[in-house]
Amino acid sequence: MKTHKLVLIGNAYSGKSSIVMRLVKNRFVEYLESTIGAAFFCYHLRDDNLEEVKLEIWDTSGSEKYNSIMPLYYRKASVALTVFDISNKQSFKDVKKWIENVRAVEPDCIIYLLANKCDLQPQVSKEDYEQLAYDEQIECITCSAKTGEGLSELVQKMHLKLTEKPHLQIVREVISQPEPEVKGYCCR
Ligand SMILES: Nc1nc2c(ncn2[C@@H]2O[C@H](COP(=O)(O)OP(=O)(O)OP(=O)(O)O)[C@@H](O)[C@H]2O)c(=O)[nH]1
Ligand SMILES: [Mg+2]
Repeated sequence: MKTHKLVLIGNAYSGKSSIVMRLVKNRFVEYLESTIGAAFFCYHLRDDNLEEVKLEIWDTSGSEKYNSIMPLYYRKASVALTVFDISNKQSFKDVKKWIENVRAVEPDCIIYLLANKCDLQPQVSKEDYEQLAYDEQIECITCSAKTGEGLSELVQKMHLKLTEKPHLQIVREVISQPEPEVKGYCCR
């Protein structure tokens, strides 16, 4: 099974950990603690029509105090989910910087722009974030970690893209072997 690395980036409070929690545990927590450094999770992309893919997810902190260590998490990432909060203009203004930072380390990384918290009153217009996605040549998905909206679309799109692009860096390929033990939470 092919294993790809996925990293979540974006300002603090944009909802990165909540998105991971929704994907991995199908849960939402109103008052989630801010991430310290980064947290690790495993997630399997399963679909009857596509090859199964394992994702090693690095949920990073948006806090500036960890800026210097962030490139370590970007290295060898196949996918970067750039998250902003549609109810917070600053989180949208900073999206370009996050994209630049990840591209500086992994130019071929597949980037998705996630317009999160779509259950709240928007402060950023859809035209504005769709224009940014167009300018950056990336896909954009409107979502909510709270309601789960948009996240199955994200999973389907990512799965298709990762199976379509065999040249992407694969972190590890395991063929009929027990997987090495990994530290941190794993969904299985
Ligand atoms: N209404 C609403 N609230 C959300 C949503 N996603 C996250 N939140 C809330 O926003 C707050 C911040 O979410 P986190 O997931 O901790 O944000 P983060 O990006 O991981 O933040 P850092 O770890 O500090 O970088 C939490 O109180 C969440 O409950 C959403 O889709 N809708
Ligand atoms: Mg977090």
